[in-house]
Amino acid sequence: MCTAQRKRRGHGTLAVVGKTVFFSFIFNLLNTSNAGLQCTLIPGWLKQLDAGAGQVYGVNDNDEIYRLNGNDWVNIQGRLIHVSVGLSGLWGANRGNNIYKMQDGNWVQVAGALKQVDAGGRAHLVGVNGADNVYCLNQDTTFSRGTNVPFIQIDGNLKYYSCGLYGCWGVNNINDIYHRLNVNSENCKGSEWRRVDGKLVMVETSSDGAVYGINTVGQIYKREGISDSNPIGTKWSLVNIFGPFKHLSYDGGILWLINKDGNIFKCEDKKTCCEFCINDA
Ligand SMILES: [Ca+2]
Repeated sequence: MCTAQRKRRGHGTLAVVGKTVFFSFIFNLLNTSNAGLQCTLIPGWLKQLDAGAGQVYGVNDNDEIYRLNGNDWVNIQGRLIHVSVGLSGLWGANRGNNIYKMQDGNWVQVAGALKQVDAGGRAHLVGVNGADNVYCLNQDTTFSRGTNVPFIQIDGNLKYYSCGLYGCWGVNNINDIYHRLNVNSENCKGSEWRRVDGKLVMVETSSDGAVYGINTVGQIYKREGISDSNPIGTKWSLVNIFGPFKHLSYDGGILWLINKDGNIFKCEDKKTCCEFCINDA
């Protein structure tokens, strides 16, 4: 069990996302310890990303959209302020809060206005608008080819809302955390809100049920004890990674982080202690 940190010095090539500048750099990276994570700085800068269904997409400060291919970001068409990928497909919102979904290789605008969307649910879609009203789409309409999709409003107000295997999690404008009970692909509205302890500025839920969030000072927290029978889990545990961070997503055992400067980190679970950690077991 790794219980201490040691600095790792590495070399790499950094590609400036949205520009054509490449340069070498040396970075110092703190490997995590208590979470059993090993983090790697990957090329580029982003302001937001989302991982789901084995894919990773992100947007930069110029609203340019990128898809991760290996360790390289590939620019794709369009401009978005928020992008999300998952079992519901690839969706996004632009600076005018127009909503787009990827269909046959093109962005198609659908009816409505949202500032943030999440496609990570059980093939349903959720999102919030500029007034923090909360909306969702059931699976049948998520995959319909129609553009006049019937968003269902959910009571309450959230600034960020994300869904995964065991339901949906969100935070409001005073960073209170809520879990939505009994959400499924045909009942995206769920049944009721359950207040969860703590304060987070954003929370992301993965398709394997993991829930991670960021607090007001950029620290990462993981929700422990989540299961089918206890989807709310038991407690928040601090993930000991050097930050501060402004955005995250989790999929397939990989925690994706963006720090306050826009640097992107890929953090993977390590079953055994890495060479840069002290094994005091
Ligand atoms: Ca997501």
